[in-house]
Amino acid sequence: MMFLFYVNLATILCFFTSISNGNIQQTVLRGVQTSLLSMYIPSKPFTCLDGSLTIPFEFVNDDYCDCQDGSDEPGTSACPNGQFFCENKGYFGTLIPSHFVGDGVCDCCDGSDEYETIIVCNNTCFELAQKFQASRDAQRALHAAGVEKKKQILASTTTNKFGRQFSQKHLDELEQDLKILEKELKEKEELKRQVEILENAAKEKHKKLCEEKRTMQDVSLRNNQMHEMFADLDTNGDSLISIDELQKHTELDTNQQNEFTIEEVRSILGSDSVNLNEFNTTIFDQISNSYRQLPEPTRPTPEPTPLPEPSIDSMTTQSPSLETFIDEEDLTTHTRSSYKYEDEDDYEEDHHRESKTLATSIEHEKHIHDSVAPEYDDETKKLMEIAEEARNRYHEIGEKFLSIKHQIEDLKKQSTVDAGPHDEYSPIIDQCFDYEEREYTYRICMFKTAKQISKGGGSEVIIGYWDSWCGPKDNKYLKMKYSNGATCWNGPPRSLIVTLQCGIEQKLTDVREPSRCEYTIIFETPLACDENIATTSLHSDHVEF
Ligand code: MAN
Repeated sequence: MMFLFYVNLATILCFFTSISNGNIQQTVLRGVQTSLLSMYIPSKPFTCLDGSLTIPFEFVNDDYCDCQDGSDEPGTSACPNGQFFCENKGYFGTLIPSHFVGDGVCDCCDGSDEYETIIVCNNTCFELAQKFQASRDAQRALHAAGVEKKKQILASTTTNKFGRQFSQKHLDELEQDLKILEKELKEKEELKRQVEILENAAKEKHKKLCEEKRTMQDVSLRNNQMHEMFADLDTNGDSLISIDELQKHTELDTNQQNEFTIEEVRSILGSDSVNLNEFNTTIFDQISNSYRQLPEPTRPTPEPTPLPEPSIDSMTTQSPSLETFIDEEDLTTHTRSSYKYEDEDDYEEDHHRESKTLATSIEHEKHIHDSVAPEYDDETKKLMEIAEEARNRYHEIGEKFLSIKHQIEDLKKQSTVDAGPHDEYSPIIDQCFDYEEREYTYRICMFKTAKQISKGGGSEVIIGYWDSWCGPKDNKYLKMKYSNGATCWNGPPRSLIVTLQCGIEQKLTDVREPSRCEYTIIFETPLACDENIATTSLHSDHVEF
């Protein structure tokens, strides 16, 4: 009995280590987290941590798994789901799966997981602690410097809560201005409408006059050409075009394979001869497209024939002012320029084939009319100036109106933005930051939009609109979410998560697209620097050895 007691005691002692920490004597059960030590009392039976079973304490760490949750074997690898606590004195205690215990690999920095193996684990806890300490110190220094910068930024911002409250007054003023501008804009619009009616009427009148002038010019041109052609055909000067005279113009023969017979000529003339009037009404239009003059010099100079008044209605009903549009010199110039001789053909061939015939020269004239816009008369010009002025005034007020409207919208939006627990991100509301990458520029306008701008000249793609803060529960303001961007082809709408990090300069870094059209980026800013980290006592986080 006594022997058994000693064995048990020895076994229990085997499982415990005693360490001295100042005056406090603490006993640590192998593999048990310090916070759970109170559940492992050697003098009492052990109850599995899930409460499922109570076993004699000797069953704890006996290399046999009794508890479903593995809590009876924290220091052995007996339970597949157990957890071994590395005390890692001098560094941070960590939990590892208990099947790592005794597997020949050093998992704890103090080597405690390999207590039974022949493997020698170096204690690296001190080294790790030193590294940790160094990085802590660097963080502390960074946050301290950042906090100073943050104070400066916050001091000079106008978009903080106070500024935004103040802007309520400003907002009221702007809304007042907007009302006045809206009224003014309506007045200007009405004025513009009225003068544009006058302007359009004047332009319309001018256009009509031009068209009438053009029609008259065309009629006169045709008349001249008709006379010239008649005179050209009337080689014997008897004021009649006979079959003989027309027959010389073989170019009028529609069937070029055979001779230009008398019958064919008669069918064009409609009789044996035609006078000027008959020529005008029935022949000229029929032949003018194909007609060519015969070579000079046998052509007698035609007697100028008095022009009969054109029989077009518009010419008899025209208003007197219309006369001023007709430039006689223009007409004669046109007529002269329309003459082409057959021996000029080669030259023409190389240039404008169209000018070979009288008919095409009419087309040519029309073309000239179309391309040269006639100048407006003074009255129309004046009305156009007045209308232009009214348009300018209207647009000027319109732009002012829009600018104030946007200011109001921005202010309203700003006043509802959650700019951090202490409003610390208010200085960057609406501020834009760029990140240059090989293919794209990423532009984030804080609390507004995020864009991906192609450097190859493609269009800008919205990768998200400001949505919400989305950090972990205990640190919601760590991350910003921009969502509902342009939809990816065959994919989701683009979105972006921005992680805020303490930094001395404000800049975006490290853009990624971990999954298609879902982007992440880091934003370094002094505004994310933390006074608590900056002021943590240098000694408070020193790890004891
Ligand atoms: C563009 C970019 C990319 C994105 C593809 C998806 O090329 O927006 O970031 O992955 O479209 O098609």
